[in-house]
Amino acid sequence: MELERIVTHGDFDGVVSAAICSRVLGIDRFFFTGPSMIERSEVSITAGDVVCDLPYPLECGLWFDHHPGNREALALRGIDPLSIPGRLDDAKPSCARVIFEYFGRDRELPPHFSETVAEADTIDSFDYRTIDEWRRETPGKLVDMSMKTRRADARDEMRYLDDLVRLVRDRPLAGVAADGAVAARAASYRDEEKRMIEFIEKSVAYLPQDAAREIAVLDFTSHARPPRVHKNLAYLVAPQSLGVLVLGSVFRAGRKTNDLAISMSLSMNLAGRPHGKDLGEIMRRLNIGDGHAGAASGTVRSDTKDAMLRAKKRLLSDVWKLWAAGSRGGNGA
Ligand SMILES: [Mn+2]
Repeated sequence: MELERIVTHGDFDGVVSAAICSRVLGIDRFFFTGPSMIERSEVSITAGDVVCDLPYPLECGLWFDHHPGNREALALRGIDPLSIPGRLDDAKPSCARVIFEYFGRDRELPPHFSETVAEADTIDSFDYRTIDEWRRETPGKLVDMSMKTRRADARDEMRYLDDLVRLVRDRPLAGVAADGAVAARAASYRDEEKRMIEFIEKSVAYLPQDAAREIAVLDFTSHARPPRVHKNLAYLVAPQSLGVLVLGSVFRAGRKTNDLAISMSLSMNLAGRPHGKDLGEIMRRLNIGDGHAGAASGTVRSDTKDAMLRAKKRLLSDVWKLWAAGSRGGNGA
């Protein structure tokens, strides 16, 4: 079957992945989706599709990916990734890098792709050493911001991503960022972020045990709706903090429950220096979730609001003990 469509993740890495495939394979039909849609088989995919930066579907013509979790999912299904046309390389920081190297072996790619793929590596793996580095508005960052602005209409969104793939395919990122629609959307995201930062300023708090204000705590459990906030923005409000902890209610079918969701991340200021913090280990020790050293999340179930409030108090005190033990270098066992 002839390859005729590219199915890709609707994020920066997915757009760059699609742009490279489009140029090399001469395909300009695109479909944008997310990992859970593929996992639930809600997108119909055939041997005519090239699938990028997403879990492996039931079948497809070519598959490119870099997520270790998707390799595990294949193993559970008894599928050898080497038997699938395309490439899975979970040592690569972006799917765009996997595709760039796959096609770059035996053909010349347009010179602007090198810089574009390097930006995809940085953005997709959140590879920043300092807050300044993270905040610097590079052309790639502006394009990424343009994709994060609040979505008004799903069809408009698809059309925007479609145009964006063509721009990223045909121009260097500086040229893409200079496009009128891209620049306008990046500016509107900048405004949204400003409002998120103001909201975080009003919400941020610290545990009473935490005299040095190491963990910036954002507790949204009293909100009737889940606020739209990117937790890393807390580092702008609390630059001294070493980590951010977000507490929220779990929503099911749009309804607030008494279950607590906790997520934590370490400040990029800790990157490259020994600190002994392992957030995934904290979630596993408390038996509430999982994650990496630098970012982890968990859930605590409660039947009533009173039970939830008690669980919250206990959770915060347990997290603090494990956090403080980590910084003393011991594993606390
Ligand atoms: Mn990716």
